[in-house]
Amino acid sequence: MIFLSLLYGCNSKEESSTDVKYSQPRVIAEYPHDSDAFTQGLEFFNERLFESTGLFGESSIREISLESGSVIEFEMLDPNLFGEGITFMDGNRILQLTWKAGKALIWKFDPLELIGSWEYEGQGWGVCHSENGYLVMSDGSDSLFFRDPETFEIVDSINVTLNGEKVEKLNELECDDEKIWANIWQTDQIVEINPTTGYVTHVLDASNLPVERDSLDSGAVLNGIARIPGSDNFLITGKLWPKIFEVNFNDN
Ligand SMILES: [Ca+2]
Repeated sequence: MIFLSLLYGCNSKEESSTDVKYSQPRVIAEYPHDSDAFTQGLEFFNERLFESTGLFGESSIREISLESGSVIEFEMLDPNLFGEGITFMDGNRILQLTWKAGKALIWKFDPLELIGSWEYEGQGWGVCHSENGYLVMSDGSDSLFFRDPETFEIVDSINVTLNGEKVEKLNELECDDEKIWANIWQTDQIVEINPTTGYVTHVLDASNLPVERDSLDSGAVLNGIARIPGSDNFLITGKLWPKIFEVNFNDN
């Protein structure tokens, strides 16, 4: 906790483990989404929306149009790599995790081009770049790892709990300097996490999203959270979902 008190310091308030809000996201708007995209990561950079897709032989990184759902630019990954979360590292580099290869790909954009990679132990699921400078990474467990954005070394980690119980299968991430949001693999749940304590402070049940789940593949689960710049709203979607939803987490 020594490092985290430095990372998140005075911005964090101590919630009790019973101070948890439960709600459903309110849908503001719907947008088209490529229903062949096995979404693994979603993030805005300024006004531009980027997505990572998974599956061996089909993984990609892409810039997409929110309004039309079309792919503006894309690059395919090596067919042996399974794309996972993405986040911006700085003005012209995107980090993309891969599932089991222990490889984090570094892309530049304009145009998209692979310019390097880092290696890591274990699995890669979600990643986000906190506004105070650290890369936060999930691996499918209840742990979140804080990494130095220059070296990718682990600086610290937290274990995420809800009312004292482990919260596992943390997947796609989004973060600012005070909160981390994660969706839970194979569920309709999104949790808001205090990055200092690991406590879940808000559980969002996204089962109210108007998606015809019965017509989708069993792997087509909720995945993908992106904060909309200049707004309190988020975009959320799922693997192979035909829609992206603009939602608000706090007004329902
Ligand atoms: Ca994200």
